[in-house]
Amino acid sequence: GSTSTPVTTVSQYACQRRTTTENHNKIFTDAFEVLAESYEFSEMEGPCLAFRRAASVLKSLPWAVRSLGATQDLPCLGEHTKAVMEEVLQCGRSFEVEKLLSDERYQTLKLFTSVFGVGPKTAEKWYRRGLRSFTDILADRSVHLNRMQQNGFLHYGDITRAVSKAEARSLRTIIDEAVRAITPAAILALTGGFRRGKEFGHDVDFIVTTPELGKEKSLLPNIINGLKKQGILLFCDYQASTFDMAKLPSYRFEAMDHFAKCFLILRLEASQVEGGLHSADGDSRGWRAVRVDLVSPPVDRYAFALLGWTGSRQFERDLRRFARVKQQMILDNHCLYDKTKKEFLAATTEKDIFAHLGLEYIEPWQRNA
Ligand code: TTP
Ligand code: MN
Ligand code: MN
Ligand code: MN
Repeated sequence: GSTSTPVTTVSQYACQRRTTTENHNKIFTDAFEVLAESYEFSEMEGPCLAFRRAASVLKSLPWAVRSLGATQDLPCLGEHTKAVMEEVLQCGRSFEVEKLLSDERYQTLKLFTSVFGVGPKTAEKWYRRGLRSFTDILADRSVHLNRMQQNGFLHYGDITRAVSKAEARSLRTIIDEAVRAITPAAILALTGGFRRGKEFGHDVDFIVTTPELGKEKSLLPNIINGLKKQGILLFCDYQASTFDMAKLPSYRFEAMDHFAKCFLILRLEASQVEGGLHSADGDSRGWRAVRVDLVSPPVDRYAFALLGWTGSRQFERDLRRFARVKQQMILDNHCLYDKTKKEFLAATTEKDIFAHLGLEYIEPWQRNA
């Protein structure tokens, strides 16, 4: 044969693709992600999503793209994405991307949004005020930093450094012990990027609940107290549950879910991590600060919360889009609603949800879309 390219069709939905952490097209997807981010900074959602979708398609391929011809049967690749790919194929880099990477506005917004608690809107506000560096921000008396941002600056070096798998394992043990001390029967699951098999993450995400419905209400406050007593709680933003079954499925246009959750910064000792900390200065200090997210849904919502918090973000977006467009269903972190039958579809496992959606089951490590 003249080609080794598989002839199977690639779905436009990430939830119908299997995407491991092994990316054979990083030179293209890195370029697309810079462009997507730049469009996000300019609040141009259309082009931003187009580049995220294109990157996601290329990440799912078990082969490296070596010519534009090889992409002709792939979905989600438009004129602009193909022009960027052409440049990368010919020159090893994209002129448009290089220009962005050296652009003052892009660089500054990227720097500001790297602070925990600073989103694109705040970054833009500071940029428009003429602020260009952390020194500028911290010296400007008209800038008010909320508690999250203050802690973002305080622990900047540690929490912008990637979290390793070994560090995630150690945190799991720490959270597990804190949870068992409160209620031995509690359910604790690792979620987010580490559940998808990533080697490194920007934080560690856990779902925690109780087998008895309603008992989960006091769980997060008690865990937080336990961590505080241990002296390892550096920062805690606790958001109580606003979940109300009677209001479903009307939450669907909101980005966040309504479960109780907390965004934490914990102190992790080097001595508790097999092979030591993943940081040079952390090692000499003997500890590092690390971001941890805990979400606590009622147990009858567990499967939906687990699916929603496992990600990736692109995988979640496409699960919801597939549910809406292909099945006339509404999926979010709380429930799955069938608009045709006008009923909620029950699920105790992620497999139940995929089955309701008429999708083949995709393992967590195949959701790195
Ligand atoms: P993240 O922790 O932001 O991302 P990640 O774990 O995939 O990657 P990283 O290694 O960089 O940490 O979010 C994990 C998932 O949780 C993501 O799919 C979005 C979801 N999520 C919600 O559904 N609701 C929320 O309120 C938050 C904060 C996240
Ligand atoms: Mn491979
Ligand atoms: Mn995460
Ligand atoms: Mn997280």
